[in-house]
Amino acid sequence: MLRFMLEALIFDVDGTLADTERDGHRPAFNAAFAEAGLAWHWDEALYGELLAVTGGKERMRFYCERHDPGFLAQAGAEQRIRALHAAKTRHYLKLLERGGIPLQPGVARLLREAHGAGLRLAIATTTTPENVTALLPPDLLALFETVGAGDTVARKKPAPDIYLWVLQQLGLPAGACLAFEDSANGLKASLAAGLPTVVTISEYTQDHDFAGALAVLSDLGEPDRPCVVRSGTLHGRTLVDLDLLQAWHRDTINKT
Ligand code: XBP
Ligand code: MG
Repeated sequence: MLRFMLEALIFDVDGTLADTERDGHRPAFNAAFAEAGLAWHWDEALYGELLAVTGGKERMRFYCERHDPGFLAQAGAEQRIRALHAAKTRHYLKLLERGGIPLQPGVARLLREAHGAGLRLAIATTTTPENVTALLPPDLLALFETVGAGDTVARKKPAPDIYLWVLQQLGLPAGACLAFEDSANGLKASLAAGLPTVVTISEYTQDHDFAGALAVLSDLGEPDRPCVVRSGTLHGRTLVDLDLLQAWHRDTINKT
């Protein structure tokens, strides 16, 4: 049996590094729709349903299929979706520029600790690459050696493709990595790529099915703000730190 050392951590972005959907992506979509003179408006509840589909362009097509099929039947519909998405990205980037969305508890701390200890860091997300660059402060962005994002692969999560692409870039087997996700679609993608996965829930994903996750937590925790455990074990700790990552990694080896 092959036993790998823990060498890299692979992070999802939306919902995992920051809670970006309700007050970030959603208002950016709505601003793009209003600007284009469309009567579409995605309220908080509807947006929760639309999150069943990952990727902004894919989400708009999904919305049209259910609520405005005539739009998709028009000539040039695909071009309009692309233009709407470009406008949505512009609005989202403006929102991030204004300092709109903080990172989740423990994210900056764990990234610095892991990088300092020689673990390699990567991103596997369905969102547009510029959105990642704008969300992370430059000193944290610089810690990631590989960013797999957006249309890099044709099939978005829950397909494993973006994780497989990142593993290929890292030149590592899945058994040498841990993934961090916040949603059922993300977890399906990481598990299908063979990656042991820790889930930190986000506002829209708290009721998702996370069967197969190593642990399901409120967040990564801070020294003065312990994380809440939904499932799995913190091996006696109150937050996610390097020792816990190693303990989880040993658990995955012992299970195989
Ligand atoms: C995130 C997404 C993204 C964003 C929008 O999923 O689904 O589509 O909502 O991003 P995950 P774009 O966290 O599972 O990667 O509009 O840039 O596509
Ligand atoms: Mg996510």
